[in-house]
Amino acid sequence: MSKPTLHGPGFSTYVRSVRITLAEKGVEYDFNEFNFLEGWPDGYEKLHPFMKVPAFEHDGLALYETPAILVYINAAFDGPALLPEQPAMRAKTLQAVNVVDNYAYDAIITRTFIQRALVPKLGGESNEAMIEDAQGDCQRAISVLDAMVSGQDYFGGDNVSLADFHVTPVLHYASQIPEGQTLLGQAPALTAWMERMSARDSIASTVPSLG
Ligand SMILES: N[C@@H](CCC(=O)N[C@@H](CS)C(=O)NCC(=O)O)C(=O)O
Repeated sequence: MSKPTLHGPGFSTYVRSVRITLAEKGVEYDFNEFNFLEGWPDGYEKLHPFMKVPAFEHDGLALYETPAILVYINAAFDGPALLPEQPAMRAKTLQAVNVVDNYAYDAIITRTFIQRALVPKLGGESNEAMIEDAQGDCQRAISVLDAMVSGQDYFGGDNVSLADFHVTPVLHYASQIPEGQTLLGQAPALTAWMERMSARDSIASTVPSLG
């Protein structure tokens, strides 16, 4: 089987989810790393018509949308099974993925982390009103995720799954800023889960650097 290629920047939470999954499966891949803040590779719209990252290619298959890429990697390569078989647990893992995509990412990353950490790094001024306005949604997302992992080791139950790899990059960035630290301090199950996750090689080897 040929090596897949992953396109996107290492700092992207979604790209990191794919990198973690590839590492967990023991899959070697080519990483076409670029920073879209400095410009997009020529022809990138052919890989991703909505101009987002990541994009993924393998054996003539071109994919975008992170959950689809993760499901493909899990099914196409050898290595540990990364989705539970049991129907309720499988549904719960997909629910966690959707909580990230539909509720957590916008509040935690777009409206809080980017404003608090990235905008000043790029020489701009944080939009404090936007950050303040997002905190209710951040709080709801973090407390929901805390409840989902409460009483179990991972989002899919006893074994690590794609859901854990989808949630980790977003909460890693939350843990880097005061707003996120406060909310995670009120989420004991999620904090314990983050500690379990950070001990994994796939997580430690993909920690992003914002320069
Ligand atoms: N639904 C997409 C979301 C991907 C996404 O939002 N990626 C962000 C970076 S983490 C991005 O490409 N941002 C670039 C932009 O919006 O210009 C997926 O699942 O892959």
